[in-house]
Amino acid sequence: MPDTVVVTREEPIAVVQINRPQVRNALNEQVITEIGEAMRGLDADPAIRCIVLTGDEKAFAAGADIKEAAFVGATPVSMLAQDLTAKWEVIRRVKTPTVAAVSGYALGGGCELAMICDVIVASETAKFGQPEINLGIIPGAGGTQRLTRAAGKWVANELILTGRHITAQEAKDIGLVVHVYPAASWLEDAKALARVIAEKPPVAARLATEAVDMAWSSTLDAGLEFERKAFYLLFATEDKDEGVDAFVSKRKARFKGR
Ligand code: DAK
Repeated sequence: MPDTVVVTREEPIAVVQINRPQVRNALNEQVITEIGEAMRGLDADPAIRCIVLTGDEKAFAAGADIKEAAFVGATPVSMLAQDLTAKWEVIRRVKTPTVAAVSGYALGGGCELAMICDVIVASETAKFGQPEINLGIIPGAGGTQRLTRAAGKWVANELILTGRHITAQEAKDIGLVVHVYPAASWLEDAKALARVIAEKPPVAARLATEAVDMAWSSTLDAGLEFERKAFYLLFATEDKDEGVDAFVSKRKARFKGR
């Protein structure tokens, strides 16, 4: 089977590109496994400080591969046995900051994959949606939860119940997308953002995204407690001394990740 993911290292960033253009980057088990393996490998590499996850101009990913036997002939028992969720979890567990760079379609599992990332940016051509309702199902890789946390109950319900596609601008209006970039430069613009993030102290960056995720997955008290401990912990890092010294000396900080 040819690789379905292309990894390009441009230290301190790396680009993980989904590569099944003939099916609008539809996600089968191989793609999800390869994205997970690629991102886990990059996560373990201290030279990589931000990962861009992307597709091509026409599609970030058009969702699960709905023509494959694993989808067409699936039963509850076969899905339990396949345990695809475990493969998605590998991607979610990545601690290096991730930027989803979306051009074209991010539908169903494609939209859910983007929402696993820490930041979502889009080309002006991007189209987001959760069209699973048209197949007689509902989002199954986090869409009902993450879209609701991003956009609120009423917007999420409308999108999930109609299955309609929304533009990059509407996705920005509902809080899903942070920046809408011109079609001619979207990937370069996304990489420029990744490079800005990659310049920051990596330990602080990891703890920042973990703390932000806590706001989704825990109570306010537990989240505040996590934030407080993470904040104190960073006072033990050389990068904190470097950041403060660079500010006082009016020079650019050079963070080492320790
Ligand atoms: N699966 C398989 N093939 C797809 C595909 C998909 N999702 N999307 C597109 N393709 C194929 C088309 O069949 C077509 O193939 P040929 O006919 O050329 O052989 C080719 O890609 C080009 O597509 P179109 O001709 O349709 O191109 P258009 O530009 O006109 O339209 C489109 C693009 C993306 C709007 C349209 O193809 C479309 O509506 N696609 C289906 C989108 C969709 O319904 N996605 C949701 C799938 S359900 C879970 C994990 C994940 C999930 C659930 C659970 N767990 C961990 C438990 C995810 C579920 C889903 O995503």
